[in-house]
Parts: sequence; structure tokens; C-alpha cells
Amino acid sequence: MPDVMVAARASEASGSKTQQVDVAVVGAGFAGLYLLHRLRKAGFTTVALDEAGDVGGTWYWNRYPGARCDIQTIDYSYTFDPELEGAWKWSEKYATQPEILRYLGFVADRYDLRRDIRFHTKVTAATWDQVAERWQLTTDHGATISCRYYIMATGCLSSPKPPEIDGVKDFKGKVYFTGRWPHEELKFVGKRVAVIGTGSSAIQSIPLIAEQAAHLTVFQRTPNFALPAHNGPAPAERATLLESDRAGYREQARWSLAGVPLPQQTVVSWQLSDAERRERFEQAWAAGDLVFMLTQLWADQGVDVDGNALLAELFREKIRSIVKDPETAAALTPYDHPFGSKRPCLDTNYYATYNRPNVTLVNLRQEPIASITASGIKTDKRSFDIDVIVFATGFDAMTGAIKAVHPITGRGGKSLTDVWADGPQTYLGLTVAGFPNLFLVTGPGSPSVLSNMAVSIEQHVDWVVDRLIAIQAAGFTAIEATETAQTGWARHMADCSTLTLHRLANTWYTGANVPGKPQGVMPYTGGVGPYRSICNEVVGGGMLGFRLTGPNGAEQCNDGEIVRLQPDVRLVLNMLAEMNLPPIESLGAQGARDFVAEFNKSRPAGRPVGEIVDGTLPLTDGSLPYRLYRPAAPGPHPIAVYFHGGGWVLGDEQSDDPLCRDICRRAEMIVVSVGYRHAPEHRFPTAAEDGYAATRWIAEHAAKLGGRPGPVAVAGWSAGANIAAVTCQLARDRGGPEIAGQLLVCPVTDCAFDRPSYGDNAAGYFLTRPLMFWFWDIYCSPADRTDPRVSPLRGQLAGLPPAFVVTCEFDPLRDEGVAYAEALAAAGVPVEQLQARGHFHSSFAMVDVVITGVSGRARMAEALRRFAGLPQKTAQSGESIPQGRQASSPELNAAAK
Ligand code: N01
Repeated sequence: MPDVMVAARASEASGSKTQQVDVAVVGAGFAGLYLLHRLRKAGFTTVALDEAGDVGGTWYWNRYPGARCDIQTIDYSYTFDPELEGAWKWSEKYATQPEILRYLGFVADRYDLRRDIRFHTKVTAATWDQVAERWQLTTDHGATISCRYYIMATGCLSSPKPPEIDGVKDFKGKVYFTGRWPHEELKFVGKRVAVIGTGSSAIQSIPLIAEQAAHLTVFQRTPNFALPAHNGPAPAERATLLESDRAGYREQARWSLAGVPLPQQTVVSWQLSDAERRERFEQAWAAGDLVFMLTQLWADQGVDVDGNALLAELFREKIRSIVKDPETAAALTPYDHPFGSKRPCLDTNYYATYNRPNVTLVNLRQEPIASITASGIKTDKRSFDIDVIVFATGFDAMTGAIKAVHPITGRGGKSLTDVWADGPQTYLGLTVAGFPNLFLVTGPGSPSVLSNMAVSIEQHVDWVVDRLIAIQAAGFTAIEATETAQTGWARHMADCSTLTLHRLANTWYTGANVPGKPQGVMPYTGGVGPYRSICNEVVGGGMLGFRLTGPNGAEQCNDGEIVRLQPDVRLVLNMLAEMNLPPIESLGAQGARDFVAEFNKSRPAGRPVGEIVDGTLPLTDGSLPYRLYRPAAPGPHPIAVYFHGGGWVLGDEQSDDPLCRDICRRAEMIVVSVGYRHAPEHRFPTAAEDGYAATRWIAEHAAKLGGRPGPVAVAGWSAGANIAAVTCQLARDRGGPEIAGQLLVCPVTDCAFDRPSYGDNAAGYFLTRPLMFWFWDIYCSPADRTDPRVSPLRGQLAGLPPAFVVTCEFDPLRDEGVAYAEALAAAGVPVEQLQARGHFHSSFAMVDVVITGVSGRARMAEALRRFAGLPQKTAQSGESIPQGRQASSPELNAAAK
């Protein structure tokens, strides 16, 4: 018997006035309407509840003048039904609030949704009944509700912040909130109006209020970046693109980063000249497209403080060129956050409005509001007589509409407010451990507000409803996220938040706008496409991270974490898997070298250094090429001799170019990358002996190379780190040169292959077990393998220079690297270890690709500086901020400047 019928009979028997449904949904906006449609089609009895008097959600409440969407409307629409798409035509590039509201009404009518919506109804409490396995809801209007599943489609920006300014109650004039705007048209003619706030709502409404008001005074706490919308008809080329391949266009949006069909930008800022960057910026400014401006100028704009600063400065120039009064222009110019880290705005005449004689900007950073009085607003310097105050002060975002609206009590009587006391915890942003059968649409932990909401909402709703169908078909009645999965998601969220610059601003994304709210980046910053693939993997992995239960003790729990790799490592590995490359070991030595050379052509160009010089250094039986990287600052600099990776078979003095540049820039040391000889042409011990000979020559010729005479450091990655380690042993045993320290990144240290990492990471992480076997076979005969010149772990370790040893979790070489570090320490060598969680063998060599490797590379550079006796550097350019730590404002300010 269907679930609902059992429940209905139970309720009839008890004679209660409880409404029995399979699913209750809170909210009748974009998400609630689509949920209702899908659930109904799937055969679930459903009721939706909304405090509002009609459908629309955020578009019902936010009726202030100028309210529009700021993602092109062609992209901000439902896509689930091509016939619906054909039946509605948007009139503008960015539709107004009334038109969007009409659209949502049209959708509600088309699918006859209103009959299942209880308007003017607020849920006052939701309690999980463990025995019945149902949620019991009380409401402020009408029957209580009993439902199997409870879905919050409450939106992210639905709970307006109360005014935090003393004296509001004393004010005799009119007070309005942009987020709760009256339905009747307001007239500001002849009025002295104050707008408090300069976020999106204020920036949209200020120009229109200024046109009417006798005088408008804007109270600004933090200036924002705003881009002109250049609104008008939907751009023809976008419409043509959509109409020529509707399905393809929508699919591209679903797998994009922001939910809008724009490609991933690959050109980095330092590959462009000033003129080229300016040209790109001007094009984006003229296009009036926020997502384009946020994602398409250069690849590093959203992930690197330096790349971002170039864009922010172009923005600032624009503000200065539009606003005539220099003091007002200065006050409107943002300096305290990277562009895009706080939600930028789309405007129509915003900055130009400050050129009007009837508009005054009050900079609250210089004169904070002291109080609101009966007749106006007092700062600590002046008083303003005001007739109308508009609060555009924003929302208790992401969690407010879920947590603050009503008590939600889950399993064991736990309250969601208590569980989230230190910040929201979810699995996928959709579910919460301890709260069975509760779903959040665009909850904290989902891409939500960092994406095109329409795209994210459809994905969430489809995923949730498909799961409910599947759960029911399998005979389960309850679904709940596990603690392991939820903790893993929090870790993945934190990893993702090191990728973008959102962590560097105090915003509603981080909870900073609400006094006392726990701080942390709440939306998922990993992108819409990656998020979608993760959700699909959860299903593919047998509902990984969920416990499903049902009648008669039925239970299924495939516990675990869905993402253990760093987010960008995951992307790289997925991309490599999609390329379906032949195993490198199947290509032969020359084929493998050609492959690597070709592969390296597609990586981002390394960043500029002061100078790059190619040269050769002599050997007793020939010569070796080298490439020298010199810092821009005046020398002489200490020297690090670098050995590239490639299993003693592949690569050359140029193949680790981005990493060498990175070390040179960060450590401010000369890096000399040595082109040692390779197998099979030159087998063991050639590479080791070349490494030693090259180091000796470089140390002896330090001054000639423009470096600081004295001890050199050695560094290397993979087989190169093996050569660096061996060089230290040979230098100790052969009377020099003196080595200041060794940086060993994912080193080969031993010929034993039975350590767990060889098994755990045998396949799937680019450097495979068979590939390592192949390298060993080509370089070194089994009889020679225990020689410390190839297995340094088997050598004498006492008396070696200090070491910094880096290992990566998903690397076959992980355990031998750790073993080497431990053995060095046991032998009395000063050692520091970096065991990089979620990284793979190539993470640190993939500069500007694996962005989460930045903090690790910064630590490596600091280690080299210590070896060289250079002073420690402070966090540079926001890049070297350790993972998971919030940057303090002084750091950011220093970086931004
Ligand atoms: O709110 P906000 P919003 N004293 O939080 C200031 C979406 N949206 O309603 O930055 C003085 O952005 C506050 O200052 P500060 C969009 O995602 C979309 O404008 O905290 N000032 C800030 O300037 C947007 O981001 C559209 O220092 C105070 C402003 O008030 C989100 O909704 C349109 C203050 C609040 O800005 C929220 O936008 C509108 C105080 N006590 C909104 N408290 C579209 O176009 C706060 N402020 C689709």
C-alpha cells in the first residue's frame, strides 16, 4: 500500500486535522514550483507552503524600484520543458522583477501548481517523528502537516537582516526594506530619502529613487564593484546560439563553472600585455555581462590576488572616470576586497547618479551612523533630515531562511540551530546528518549563490526527486547523510575555498554581514559542473555517504567520503581520464618523451622572472645543458640546483619550467635546472653522477653565474629529487661541495615496491605502479638497485644537510618519501615534512593548474630560504596563505596594493 495511504488511514483513525502528504515543500519560488511539478509527476502527494500571498519567492518580496535579474534572463529560466521554453519569450536582456514574477505565475498556471500551495502559511516548527519516520509540521495557519519528506526550498536570501542601528523605532518618517517592499507603488517625489547600504539592491534602486526624490542621501559602509548592464533586448547572438542548439546550449550551462554557457578561460594575465588586458576589459564592460566579467578576462582573475588586482584596478579607473567629484569617487572605489570575492553588482547609471546635484554620498567609514532620530539620521559628524529611510542592508544569507525561520528538530530531539551553532554543516548542501528525510535546495554547501540559481535549482530538484523515486522503489522509507560523509564534505568545501578569493572578503558569503554569525565560506566554490559530477558519483557509488532504512530492519549504508582529492587535482585527473591516453610505458622512451613535450605545450606559461639564461656546463666526458632562472631583484642571490622529474628517462632542463620559475620568484634565489643525461641511452649511475658533477661545478662557479658564493641548496621533483638526495650523500662523502639544504619533492628513495602506497595508488593517479616499474627497468638493473646512488634510503644518512621532504597522499612514492624523512630524522638530520593531503605525484609541478598546491610551494620556498640563510618572507600576494586559514585584512590590503 503506498505510503500516503497508510498515513491517511492512520490520520483518519485518530480524527486529527493533520494534512497527510508524502512531501511538504517550504517555498513557492523557482525551487518550490519546480519541486511541486516534479514530485507530482512522480506520484508523490505534495503540499507547498509559503508565507507570501502568491508564487515568486524572492521575486515576490523584492519589488523595490529597479529590481531585475543580473544573469541574462535567457539563462535565468527553467529548462526542464522545451515546450515551456518555446511558450515564453523574455522581453529584455535582464528582465525586471514584474516580468520575472509574471513568468513564475505563468509556470504555476501552466502546470496547475497553485492548487497544492498553501499561501499566507508559515511553518512554525518541524519535528522528526522517529517511530512514524515522518516529519510533523505545525503552521501558523490551517492544518498541521505530516509528511515523509520535508524539503526546504526557502532560497538563500529570504530572511532580511533587522536594522542594527539604534533609534529606528523613534523615526517618524516612513521606513522600507528592499527585501520586503510594499506592493503598492511608492512615490518619492519631493521627499528627502535615505538609502542605507550599497549592495545589489541599493545599486539597482538608487538611480531610480534619485530621479524622483528631492534629495537622496546614500549611507555607504563598503563600496562595491558595479558593472553597467547595458540593458535592452536579449542579445541576438546569444538567442541565435540558444535556438540553433537548445539542448547543447543548456547542457553546456549545466557543466560549466557558473551555470552559464561560457568556456573556461585559459589565458593567464601575465601572457597578456597591458593593452591586451585593457582591451578585454573594455569589451566586457561594453558587453554588460557580470558572469562574463567574472570569468572570461583571464584565467587567474578569480584565483590569484595579483591577477585579480589587475582587473580591479581597471574597474577603479572606470569609477574615477565617471564620478566627477574626486572625494565621492574615492569613497565609491573599493580597495578592501578582490573583485568578485564580494558579490559585484550590475547597474544602470549607478556611478553617474552621484554626479546629480540632489544626491549625497555619506562614507560611513569616515563618519559612522550614530543613531536614527525622529527626524532623520545622525552620524558622528552631522545630522541629516530625512522623510523616508530605505534599508538595503541585505539578508541573513544561506542559513537565515532555514535556521531562523522555525525550529527544526531532528533525530534524538536535536535542534538544527544547535547543530549549526558553529556554522552550517551539510552533505552536498542538500542534506544534514541527524535530520533524516530533510532536504535543502541550494543550501549552504551547494553552488547556489555562486551560480546561476536556475541551473542549480533544477539540478538539486532533479537529484532529490530522482532519489526519492529510487528509495521508494527499493522499499526504503528514510534516508540520512552519515557523519563521515558530512565531515568529508566540510573538508572538501574548505579545500575548494582555497581555490577562489572569496575567503579574502568579509561578505554575506562568509556570514560576516550578520553580527555574531559564525564565519566561513558557505556556498560551494568548486563550480556547478564539478558539483553535478560529484552528485552523480554519489549515486554511482551506491548512495555513498547515505544510510537508507526501511521496514523490517532493511538498511543500506555505503559510508565514506565522496571527494578525497583536492578539487583541482580531481579536475586534472578527470580530464586526463577523459583523454583516454595510452599508458606512457607503452610508448617507448622516445615516444614517451615526445608525449611529455607535447603535453607540456598546453600548460599555462610560467610566470616571469628577472632573467633566464641557457648554458652548458662541462663534464669529464662531455657537457650538460642547464637553464638558469634569476630573480628580478638585484643579486647576488643564493643558488638552488634543481633536478627535473621524469623517471631518469624523460624531461630536460626546461621541462619543469613553471616550477623553477615559481621557486625562483618565491624563494628569490637563482635556480639552475640541470639537463642530466637519461636512460636508456645512459643508464645507472649516469644521472646520479651527472647530478653530483653539475652541483659541484655550479657551486664552484657561483660568482660567475651571478650567484652568491658559498653553499648551494639542491632541489628536485620525483626522480630529480632522487638525484638531489643522492647528490647530498656524494657531496658529503667526496669532500664537497657544501650543500645548504635539500628540497625533495615526491622523491624516489628506494627500490622496494611493497610499501602500501604502491598498492593504494597503483593506478588512477597518473604516476602508476607499472610506469614506475618501467622507469626502474630502463634506468637500473636489478643488481644495482640497492646502491645508495639510486636507493638513497639504503645509504648512510648521518651528516647530511637539512631536508624538506614533500610527499603526496595519492602517490605510489608517498611511503618511501616518508620513510626517507623519518630515516633522516633518526640519523640526526634536521627534517621538515609536508604530507600533502589530497594531492597526487604531479600536484606541485603543475603550477597555476593545481592552485591548491600554492601553500605547499610557498612552504618549499620558505624552506629553501631558510637553507640559504635568507629572512622569512611574509605572505606574498595572497598566494601563500595556508589552506583553510582566513586572511586577515592587513594581509589582504598589503596584497591588494
Ligand atoms: O544586500 P547586501 P543586497 N549599517 O548584503 C550594508 C542578491 N541580489 O540586498 O558591505 C550600514 O549585498 C552593507 O554594507 P557592508 C545578490 O546576490 C541580486 O543588496 O556589509 N550599512 C551593504 O552595502 C546580492 O549580493 C539582485 O559593509 C549596512 C548593504 O548594506 C544579495 O542579493 C538584486 C549595515 C547590503 O548589501 C544581497 O543584496 C539584489 C549597517 N548596519 C540582490 N548592514 C539581482 O540583480 C548592512 N549594510 C539578481
